Amino acid sequence: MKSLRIMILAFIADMQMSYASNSTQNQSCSCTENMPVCGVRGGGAAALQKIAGGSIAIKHEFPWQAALLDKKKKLLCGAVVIRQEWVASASHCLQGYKPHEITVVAGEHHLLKDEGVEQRVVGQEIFVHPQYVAVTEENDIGLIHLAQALRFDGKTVMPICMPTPDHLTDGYPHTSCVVTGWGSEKEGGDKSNVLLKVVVPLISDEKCRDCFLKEHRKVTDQMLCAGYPQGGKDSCQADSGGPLACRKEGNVYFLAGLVSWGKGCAEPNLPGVYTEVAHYLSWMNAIING
Ligand code: 4AZ
Repeated sequence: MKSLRIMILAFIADMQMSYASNSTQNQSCSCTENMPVCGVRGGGAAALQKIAGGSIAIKHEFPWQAALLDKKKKLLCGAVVIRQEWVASASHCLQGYKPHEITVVAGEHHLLKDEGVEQRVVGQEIFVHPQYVAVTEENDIGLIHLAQALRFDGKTVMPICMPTPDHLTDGYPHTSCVVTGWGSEKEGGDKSNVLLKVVVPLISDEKCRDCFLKEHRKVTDQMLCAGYPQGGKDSCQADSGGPLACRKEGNVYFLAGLVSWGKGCAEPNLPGVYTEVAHYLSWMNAIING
């Protein structure tokens, strides 16, 4: 009994420390809104346990996941909550849209069911990366400034942690990360109505370049690859713009990548390619804080 109490106390102390170290917002706020926590998976999920080869996420397991809907309320892409008024996505998802044509849905799980916790907000401003190149998918990152702030409730809608400059992931091959989305389960397949997740290991840029040589596709240092040599598990169409979340200390996840491109989905030796977010921190901060 005593040791259980000690364990519980140690757990509470640990929680308080990570609460303090993750403070990004108003530190004097003692309310549950604006809770200064990021990157914590929900749904009672432990550690890592149809995207291609994945499984259904637990409700609100990924409280940073958002869906982008078009004017007809059809799924356009994924996105990721990084601040109350900001989501990140891929430039290729945002290009050509006016801000009010895109609806961002946070707290979403099943696209066709209303669970009463979804937060739907239209865009106010769209920022496509000024060096985005559609043919090569270079700098495939964009930001949406929301017309209203999201409510962070500690459960259904919470931000992911941003990477730090030392999270440039080429130094972390084989790290297991998780990618999520409502995209298709195979190339040309139907989108999923329910949020899917799949664990994929990071691959070095060097290996990834070799994989795409035969496809005559360039993998730059600002891209990040993840997948299995044998294929079978991957992000796919309409997962684009969604998060590749990697675990750092504890059970806290940071935004390593945004789903960007690939050759088909889940094919052997053709990993998924992601925008490596750690390369874009100063661009993002300049826009968000500017
Ligand atoms: C796409 O078309 C797409 N296998 C996204 C990710 C991948 C392939 C295609 C990765 O949006």
